[in-house]
Order: sequence, then structure tokens, then C-alpha cells
Amino acid sequence: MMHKKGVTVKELNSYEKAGKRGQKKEMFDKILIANRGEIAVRIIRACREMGIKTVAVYSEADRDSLHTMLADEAICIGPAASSQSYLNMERILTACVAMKADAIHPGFGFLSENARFAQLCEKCRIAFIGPSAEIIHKMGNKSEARKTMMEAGVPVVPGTKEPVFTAEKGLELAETIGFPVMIKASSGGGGKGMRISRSREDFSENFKSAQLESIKGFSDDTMYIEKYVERPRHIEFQIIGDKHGNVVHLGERDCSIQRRHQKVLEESPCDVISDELRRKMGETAVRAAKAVHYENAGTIEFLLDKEKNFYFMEMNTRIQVEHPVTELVTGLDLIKEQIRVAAGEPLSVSQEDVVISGHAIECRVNAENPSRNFMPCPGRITNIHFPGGNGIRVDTHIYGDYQVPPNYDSMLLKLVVHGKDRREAIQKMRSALGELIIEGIETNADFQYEILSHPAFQEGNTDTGFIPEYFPQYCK
Ligand code: MV4
Repeated sequence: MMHKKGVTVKELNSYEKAGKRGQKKEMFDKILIANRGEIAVRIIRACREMGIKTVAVYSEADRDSLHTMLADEAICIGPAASSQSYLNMERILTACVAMKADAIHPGFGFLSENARFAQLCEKCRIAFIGPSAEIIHKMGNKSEARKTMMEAGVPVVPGTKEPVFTAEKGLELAETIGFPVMIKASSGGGGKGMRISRSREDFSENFKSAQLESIKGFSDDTMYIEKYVERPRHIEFQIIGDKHGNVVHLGERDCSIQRRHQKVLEESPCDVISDELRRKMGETAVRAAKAVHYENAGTIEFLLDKEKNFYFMEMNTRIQVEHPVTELVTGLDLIKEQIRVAAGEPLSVSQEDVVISGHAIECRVNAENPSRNFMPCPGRITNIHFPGGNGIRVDTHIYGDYQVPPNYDSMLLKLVVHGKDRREAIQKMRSALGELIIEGIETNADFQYEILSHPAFQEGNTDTGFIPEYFPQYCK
């Protein structure tokens, strides 16, 4: 990378503002990417554009993976099983020290929301590109996050403030909230440890099974209860904060199109959110982030009900799969921004600088078979063609003759389009999906095309009940 000689007046001013005069904070020299697949590739590219060297870590199953080949250096960290490679904190930290990297980008999944890992990085004096271990821990506990947000004046779904541990106490609280209610596990995620209860008769049974699922899955019996919101939209706001207390929001993503709590397609902006509501929700998202002194990229998830009331649901303390739709409508590079703020630089934009333009849609193309209940189907790619053209982006790690290993997430590629409005973005995505060729393995690309061609989708009739209502054959 290029090292600047001397310090300019402009730089001096920014150090003064940051209270860092005399201790120039250097941009990272080398970043280790503790992930694989398309996000590892995405991060390597951002680093290269910034003049930062990259280290890939890879498992024995990923010797021929694109991230392994694209990085400046690569180091094998263990066998195919994630538990022995991409989730092995000691091996990753050892690799980081051996390769002399000064920061780790965790991507999403794997160790990205592991507070212990972030803490170990802090101890080893390696910069973790993400929020502090303390915040990851705090927001990972959903009932605590809920309480924190209530106290910060952020609207939450009516429900409990303190955690609930027994069905008896739960029933008492559910009666005051009013049925139907949603019983949720504090450590839950992806719909695990979650049950609807429609009346006092079915409450205890549902509470107990949700709690048992949570004990089994997360070794945690902490539950909370919310009023059940019928067919809400899943609306999430991208926020980013720096080490100087600045936080901005970058608008919303509508992620309501989900199948079994897996996001299928995401878009930005949301068609039913007015400029005024966006300002209100955005301000709320910034208030939520500031309440916990958040730094780096994060997402505030809201439920939006039919009357346009919005409620805080969870905070995700990582960069997310769907971040490209935000990049396309704001023109920002979120990975670069994450790296800059982690190195101590102030945010490159203020709230007034953020302008949402046009409409972006992302389709997640997975190696799975829709006619076999979306069973993952890894294998060798025999023929491949990516769409291109104006406003088309493909984020992927796959290539011709690549063997998709069976050990990891089945996402192959993110097809992301940007159009002047929603109609144009839909047409662009339909056209791009039509051009996409992936042969040798099954994918959900045709299912994506069916969604985009559905009149209800085109009319913007998209809440969390969309797939179960219009594609019931895919929800068994
Ligand atoms: C809810 C809800 C309705 N009311 N909470 C599902 C996963 C978890 N993160 C939260 N989820 C929900 N919480 C209350 N009080 C409906 C859902 C929900 C959902 C949320 C987002 C996207 C898709 C969903 C599909 C079914 C249910």
C-alpha cells in the first residue's frame, strides 16, 4: 500500500476533532478474512481497492475456492467441518499472528456475532472489524436488547420487559398482553425457540416446547413474550457508526419474502414507506444504535404492521448478506466504510449526505432443489454464465468446473439489480435471471423468477405471509 509522507492540515483537523492529535491512526496494512464464499471475495476486493493486503483462511474443502486464490496470501486452518476450521477461533487467531495481519474481517455467519471471538481479538491486539465484544454480547441476548431499547424510548412490540422462565409466570403475563402472543427464546434466531399462542388453553404447551427447543439449541431457558403481529413486513434499517460517536442510517431493506425464516429476496427502498415514515424509522434506528454507543455496521430489524406501526425486533451486529441493495441505492461501499471506521477514521458521510436513489433488488441463488423441499444439492458446476449489463451486479465465488462442497451454506450467488424505480428493477431482475446459466447442480433461480413474475409481488403485496400464501406447494 502507499504510505503518505507527512500530515496535511486537513488530516490534522480531523485528528483534532477525533481527539487523537499526535497519535496518527494508520490504516490497516493487512487484513485476514475469517470467512469463505462470496463474502470473502467481496471483502478481498474492497481491501485491494483500498491498497490493503489480504490473507485468506481456508479449510481442506476450500483449496480451490475463489477466496483462497484471490487473496494475496492464504493459509489452511483445518478440515472441511466448520467446527474445525471457520469456527475454530484459536486456529484463526494463530493464522492471523503468523501472517502478521493487523485486523480480522469476520464477514457474516461463522464467528461474526461471537462475542468471545471479538474479545479474543481485542486481547491479542488484533482489530476486529465490527462492534465491541460487549455490544455483540448485549444484543445477542434478545430479551436484554428489548429492555435496553424500551429504556431508550425505541418502540418495541407490546410485551414483557423482564425475562420469563416458567410457563406459569408466562401465562399470567400473556393474559395482560392479550392473545394471540408470540413466545420467543432470548437466544433464538431463525425461528428457533419461537411459538405462537392463540389462547390460554394452548399457552403452556407452546411455552414449554419453545423453551425446550431453546435449551437444546442454545443452552438457555430465558424466554420473552410479545403480542403477535399478523402478517407484518420485515423492515430493517442499515446503520453505521464510527469511533467518534457519529451514527447514520442508510435507509431500509424490505426482507419480507422469506421461506421458513430464510430470506429469499430483498429490496430497497420499501414501497409502502413514505419519506416521512422513513425519516421517523431512520431516526429511531439511529437512536437505538446511539443508545448502546454502537460502532461499525449494524442492522436494526423492525416489524411493520398493516397500520404502519413499527416495532424494534432485534439488532444484528454484523454486515449482512443483503447489504448490496443498500450499496446500490446509496452509492456507498459498506465494506470499505466498515474498514475505515474500524481503523478510527470518521464516517465518510453525514446523514444529510445520504440520498436514496432508484430501487434495488437482490435474489439469493442457492444450490438447492425446490421440488425436493429445497434440499441442498452440492456438486460440480458443468456450465456457467453470469448476466451483465447496466445496473446488474453478481456477487459470487463460483466459477466453471467448480465443485460446490457439501459442508457449508448453500448460497452460490447474489444477483443484485438497480433500476430507476421498482418496476424497472423487477424487469431487470427477470431479464437477468433469464440469462443466468448454472448447470450441473439444481438451483432456486426458477423459483426466484416465479416470485418476480407473480402479480401480487409486482403490485407490492409483499408481507411475511407472501410465500406461504402464493406458493403453498413450496412450504410443506
Ligand atoms: C414476530 C412476528 C409477529 N409478531 N413477532 C420470525 C423470526 C424472528 N426473527 C421474528 N419473527 C417474527 N416475529 C411478533 N411479535 C412474526 C415473525 C415472523 C417473521 C418475521 C420476519 C420475517 C418473516 C417472518 C415469518 C414468520 C413470522
